[in-house]
Amino acid sequence: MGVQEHRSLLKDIGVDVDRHAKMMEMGLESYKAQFMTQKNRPEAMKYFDWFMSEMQGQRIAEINELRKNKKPAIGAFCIFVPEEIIVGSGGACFGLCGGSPATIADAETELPRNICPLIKSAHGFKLQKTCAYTQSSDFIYGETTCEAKKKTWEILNKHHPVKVMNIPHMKREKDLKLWKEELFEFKEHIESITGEKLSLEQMKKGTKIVNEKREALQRLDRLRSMNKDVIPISGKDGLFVTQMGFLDDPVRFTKKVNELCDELEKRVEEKISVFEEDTPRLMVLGTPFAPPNWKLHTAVETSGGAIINEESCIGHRYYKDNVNLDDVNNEDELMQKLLDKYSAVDCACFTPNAPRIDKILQMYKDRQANGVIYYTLSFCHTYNVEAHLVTQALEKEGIPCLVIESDYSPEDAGQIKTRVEAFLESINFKKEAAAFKKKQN
Ligand code: BJ8
Repeated sequence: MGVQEHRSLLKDIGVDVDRHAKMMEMGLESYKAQFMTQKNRPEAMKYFDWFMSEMQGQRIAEINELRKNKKPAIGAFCIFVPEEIIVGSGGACFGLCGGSPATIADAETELPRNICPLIKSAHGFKLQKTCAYTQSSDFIYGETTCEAKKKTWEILNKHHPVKVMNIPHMKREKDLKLWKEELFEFKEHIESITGEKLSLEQMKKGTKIVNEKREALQRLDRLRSMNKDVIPISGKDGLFVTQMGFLDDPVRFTKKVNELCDELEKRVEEKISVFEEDTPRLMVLGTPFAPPNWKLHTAVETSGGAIINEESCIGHRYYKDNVNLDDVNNEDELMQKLLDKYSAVDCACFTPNAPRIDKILQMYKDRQANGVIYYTLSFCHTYNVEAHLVTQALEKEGIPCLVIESDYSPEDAGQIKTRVEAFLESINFKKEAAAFKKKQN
């Protein structure tokens, strides 16, 4: 199987099939080199290896089968897009954030060079017609979280239908009121595709499915990060599973993540770790890692460190909260519960955003980590500026922190690795000094 078997479908949806095939081939080679060479991987990762080979093949066929039956296929760029409503309508919601450098040059024919690579990469995929998800979407749902995104939608809309959700940048009562109206409008947009009114029961069912997906990811997060002596899966595999959660069918994905977690639970019991004893445990904070952006994880985990958690949108920020379905008896109550969940997202686009700092400190303590890497994509002003307050709070607590700003080009990979190595060395030194002091006492 693979993309070749779906060539005629890909052509029908407007994919540049030759260029796409070449890109997939390169992507698979890179995946094999970075993932399949890891030692002692869990057996259950085989499903995710398979999904990697089929994500632009079989999964695209599934999505287009839904479309044939008038079910919506919605591409999104942000975790604020309420996938519960899409899933409730029987449709598919998928992430379009770009993580590849291969499309950036094309994007720069329309977008400035000095904006975030995540946006440029995704825009370039549309211009090249090399992403089967973009090509499959009835419409793309953008939002107003950052300046670069909201202005890009106006240009992207020339090439593909785009709708925009107005996300406020503060969380006052009047802001939340507007946000709730946006949720109602979102539902209407989904109904315009199906041609039917979405019932409360359908939306509750969609919410339950997405809650279960988030619960499976929470379980994976706990297994990755909460056992001080055992790390049963690499950070790179943990990240990859989370990335695929934005593309796969949610019910199948939940089942496969739970199977993986069953295996990891056994590994924890039997103390089977994929890292050597005393490997420094790092948390990563900041901007999302869209596939195939695995640069930082590869640098850390080939330098003697382990990443136990990502406090980012392709990570903890996405799955940390569920929608509470208790006492939901009408549409308004459901929308309120959705709003409660989404407005608890602590993206740096909000001001003020103090709960994010409290959460990071708590996460660090709970996970008994040894240090953090604050990672921002170049030109992401909100996360770059917020780094000041976050690192200040970490410093106050004596938490080792390394700040890395990067884009998708492979050029700084060597430099990042050197900085990570030096950071890990300083953590190891501190750990040894603390152990020595303890012995002396
Ligand atoms: S909730 S982090 S997914 S906006 S695109 S803000 S990296 S400059 S992605 Fe995001 Fe939603 Fe917030 Fe999460 Fe910066 Fe780039 Fe903008 Fe970005």
